[in-house]
Amino acid sequence: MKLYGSTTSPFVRRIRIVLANTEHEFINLNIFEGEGRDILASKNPTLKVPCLEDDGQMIFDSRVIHSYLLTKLDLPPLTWDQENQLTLIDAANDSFVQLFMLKRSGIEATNDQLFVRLQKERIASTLSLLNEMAEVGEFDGWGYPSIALFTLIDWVEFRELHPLTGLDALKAFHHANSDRIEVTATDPRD
Ligand SMILES: N[C@@H](CCC(=O)N[C@@H](CS)C(=O)NCC(=O)O)C(=O)O
Repeated sequence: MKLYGSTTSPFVRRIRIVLANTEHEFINLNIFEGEGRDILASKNPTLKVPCLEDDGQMIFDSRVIHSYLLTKLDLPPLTWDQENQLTLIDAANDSFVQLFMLKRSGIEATNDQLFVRLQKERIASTLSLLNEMAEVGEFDGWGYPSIALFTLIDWVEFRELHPLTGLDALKAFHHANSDRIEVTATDPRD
């Protein structure tokens, strides 16, 4: 099994954590230029990471990769509540990625721009609900939604994208999981 990705992507890191105890090869690419982009283009026309190659089968998108791995490893499917948690996490993560790409492109984001306002409103509403869910213990276990939430929050902190003011349960959740071996082994700061 080959996992194509980058060490900084929170979407890739989720899958690396899921695969921590499964033999696989991690192919770390610079997805934006040079040979890394050429390899990505040859594997995945969406030009996004992660993607997985297994016995000649390509799988695109972290969510589909996770579902493929559940089947392959004979693990039970997610519940509908967990699927919804994942949708909330993905929505926040996608909006953060969009705002980060604006910043990297040197485009100044202002709150009166519709595109920027929509991303920021989505980030506020999803993080607020995720914080409430963390408060009542919904992310106390270390299943896939918790892994995805951790890689999102850790990436937000790493890239200094949001102060997480008032989101104390998310901060506590982040702190509680930051010493896990598979978490430190995939730290984007290293
Ligand atoms: N829905 C996708 C999102 C993946 C994604 O947005 N990956 C980012 C890196 S964090 C990417 O490849 N961006 C490249 C681009 O947008 O051109 C998934 O869950 O795999």
